[in-house]
Amino acid sequence: MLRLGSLNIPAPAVMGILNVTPDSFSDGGRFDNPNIALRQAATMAEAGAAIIDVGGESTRPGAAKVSVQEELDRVIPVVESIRTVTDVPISVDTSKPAVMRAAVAAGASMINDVAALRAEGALEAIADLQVPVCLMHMQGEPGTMQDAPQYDDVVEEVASFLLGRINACVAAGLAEDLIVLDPGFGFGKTHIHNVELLANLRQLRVRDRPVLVGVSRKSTLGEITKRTIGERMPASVAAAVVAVMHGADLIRAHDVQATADALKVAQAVIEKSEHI
Ligand code: 7PJ
Repeated sequence: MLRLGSLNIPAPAVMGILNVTPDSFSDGGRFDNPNIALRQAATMAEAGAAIIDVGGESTRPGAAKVSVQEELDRVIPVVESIRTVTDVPISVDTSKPAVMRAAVAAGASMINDVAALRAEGALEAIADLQVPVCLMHMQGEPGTMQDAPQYDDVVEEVASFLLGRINACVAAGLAEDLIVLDPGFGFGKTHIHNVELLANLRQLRVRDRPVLVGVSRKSTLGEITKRTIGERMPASVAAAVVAVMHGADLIRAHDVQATADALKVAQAVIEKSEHI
């Protein structure tokens, strides 16, 4: 069980991805109509998503930035309408403090921030809200982060970044037990960096905080398998199992049912294993 304040989720669990953007790399434009988004959320909840992650700003390399108002207009109606049909917990993928506040007011239970609360006002917003938050590592900015990612020791550098962000959150007044960590696969990392992080995931469990992994359909899996985005479901499920066997608590995924089934198998083995 993953206990994050009043949000309790069986772990390992799937966080289903619901992009309400016209330009996300994998499903952009498919769910930007609120009714379609609502149906997709219900399908994901039915398929076993423990939480639904609603995102209104694409963070793929080179994606256009969106204004606060545009992001509010995309995200808030979707959060409100999901809230009316299911009580599945909702997280909102945003770096903007105004969106964080509005999302929680609309019924979101968690904030997922790829910028780890580095935007001006974001630490204060989360300290006021006291909701669970995912702090993700990213090197550089979405527009340019994949140009030439460089590390001396990627595992050590990501871990020390995450420790720094935990400390910043605690200094701002956020309860430490609301924090989830994420190495940020594909965010300013080469394919080799991503594999190295996955292989050493336990070292990223900084201060014993739970770890979220988002590898679903990402380009590292394309690099390994030579599959297109639409063909990466099996590779994504395999990566999810690897992550859980290396201690991940939450898996952010597009293919909820397949991932949820795979995690049940992994968890059954973990429970009988003496060496994990
Ligand atoms: C991630 C994310 C991730 C967290 C995206 C995509 C690109 N949030 N938001 N972790 N990726 N926490 O959906 O592939 O890896 S956007």
